[in-house]
This record gives sequence, C-alpha cells and structure tokens, in this order.
Amino acid sequence: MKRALFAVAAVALVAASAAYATKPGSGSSTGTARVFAPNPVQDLGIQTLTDQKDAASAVPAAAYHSVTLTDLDGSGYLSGKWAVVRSQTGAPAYSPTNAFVYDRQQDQFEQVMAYYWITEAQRYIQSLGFGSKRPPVNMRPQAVRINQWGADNSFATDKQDEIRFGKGGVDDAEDAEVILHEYGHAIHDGSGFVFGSEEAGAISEGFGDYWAVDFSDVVAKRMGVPELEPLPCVMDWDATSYTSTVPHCLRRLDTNLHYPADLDGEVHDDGRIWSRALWDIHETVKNPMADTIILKGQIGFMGKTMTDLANSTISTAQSLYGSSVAAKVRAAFHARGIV
Ligand SMILES: [Ca+2]
Ligand SMILES: [Ca+2]
Ligand SMILES: [Ca+2]
Ligand SMILES: [Zn+2]
Repeated sequence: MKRALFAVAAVALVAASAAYATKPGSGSSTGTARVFAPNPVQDLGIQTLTDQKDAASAVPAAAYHSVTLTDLDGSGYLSGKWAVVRSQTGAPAYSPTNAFVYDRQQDQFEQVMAYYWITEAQRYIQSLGFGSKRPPVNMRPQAVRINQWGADNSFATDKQDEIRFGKGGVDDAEDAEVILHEYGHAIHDGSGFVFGSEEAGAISEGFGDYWAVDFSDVVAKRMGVPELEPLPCVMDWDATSYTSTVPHCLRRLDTNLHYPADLDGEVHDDGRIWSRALWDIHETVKNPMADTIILKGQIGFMGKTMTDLANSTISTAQSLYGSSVAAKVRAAFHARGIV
C-alpha cells in the first residue's frame, strides 16, 4: 500500500469477462504504446503540474514516450506472460494490431502503464538471472485490476493474487512509481517472503519505495529521459494531489533515520529506514550487482527483524561477489544502525 489511509470497502468485483468476448486477436507478441517514464514530474521536473480532473491538457506531450510492448498473448488485449490487466473503469484496451496509444484522460492509458511497467520489471529481474541460474522471483502473469472505488490508495493482495490501482487524485497507475511500489510487494509474495512482523511489513514498504525509484531509473536511463526530479523522491506525480511542499514526494529514500530508535510502529514510516539502506547500497555497489544482491537476499525471508534480513543480504553479497562488495553492503546497514 502507499499508505494505510483507508479501510477499503469489500466490494463484489464485477465480472469483467463479458467484455472479453470473441474479437479477432493480433496474433503477435509485440505491440506499440506510449507511457509516462516514470511520471511527468520525475521526467520533466515541473512542480506545478496538477491533475486537473484527468484532463489530457494537464500534461505536456513531452511526458509521453513511445515504447514497444512485449510478451503479449496475441489476443489483442493487454494480457501476456508477465501481466494480465483487467479494468473496471472504461472498456479494456483492445487492438487487433496491438496498437495501444492513448492519452491520460483515456482509462486505457493506465491499463497500458500497468502492463508495460510490470512486464519490464519482470524482464529486468530475469535479466539478472532469476528464473534461470537463480530462483524465479514472481515469474508468472501478474493479475492487475484498475478500479474506481474512490480511495487514493493501491494495494497488493496476496489472497487474491492481484494488484489493484485506484483513481483518487492523480490516477494511481499514471505514476509508474506507484505501479512499481505495488509490484515490490508482489515480488515479496512471489519470493516466499514471510510477512511475520511489523518490521517485515516495514521492510516490504521500504523495498517497494526503493524498487519504484530504482527500476524507474533503470528504464529512464535506457530511454534517455531527463529525470529532472531528485531521484530519492517517491511517487512525485501521484503526490501532487496530497502534498504542498516542493518537490512533491509521498516519501523519500534519503531520510536520516536510525534503527531502532526511529521506529514508530507504522510500516510506511519505518520502511524509510530500510529504503535508505537499500538506496545507499544502490549508490555504492551499483547495478546490476546491487539489485541482484537485494533481490536474492530476500528470497524465502522468514525472519522477524531488519537485522535478520540485513545479515542475510550481507551474506548474499559475500557469496555472490566477495568481501569488498559485502563490506559496502554491511556499511549501508551499519549506517542505519541495523547491524
Ligand atoms: Ca487518467
Ligand atoms: Ca492517486
Ligand atoms: Ca520519483
Ligand atoms: Zn506498500
């Protein structure tokens, strides 16, 4: 979750299957689309952008980037190997030629965002060896649902094996950092990570924030996007709806909080201690090593504390890359007081 602001009403989800009646498929696994990368504020650094009730004119054309969609199942819908998108807001995106070009006021734009960013994240994870020479990490078609039950919140539900994105303020799936944060929880669910304590919950929130920023940066650099917002700022576009200070950040990765003194028992707050440690690993060890260590270290995590997972991550660094890298990982956790 972005933040435990709302008790989301249990709503009987309308079966969307009727909308997927037989239409001709594209027969192709690739398609064309355009997306935000990761969001207009991170990309262009314009702090005065606002939602304006989902108006297309609220965001400059420069924030849209043409991309290739991959791993589609050929049905003409946004359904593929690593993401299956269902929408309860607007018709499901469909194209007999896999052409998925929309603007933000079209509900299909968010469906495309979810498909693209989740698929790319899984492909990146696999590029690090997970699912081949390392264990798989959530290597399955991730179900995604976009609905409009009002709450400005999004969440990964283990029970339903589904990520849901809401539409409060800026539509959540218009900000890839929201999508990636929620996929971060799915990564944990798909890694056998046990949510057995408040600190494990905080670790998952902190990892989600880290993953949002880290993988956004991987893609933005690949695309040559300007990235004019400070990188440690999380969910810059979604946050324009509920923050007044500039830059607009739901949270940041670079706070100077310490374990255990600064724990307050709220998972998103406490997650900032963990995300800062991961960010420091990112800055000193660098990718692809940093993400390989972080992802591998948390597979099958059954501990209860940040110290438990820090120790597992340090020993993972040692076994994968040796003492000098392990020392950098240890220094990042030590700076937070975690080890
Ligand atoms: Ca929208
Ligand atoms: Ca929102
Ligand atoms: Ca950001
Ligand atoms: Zn969360």
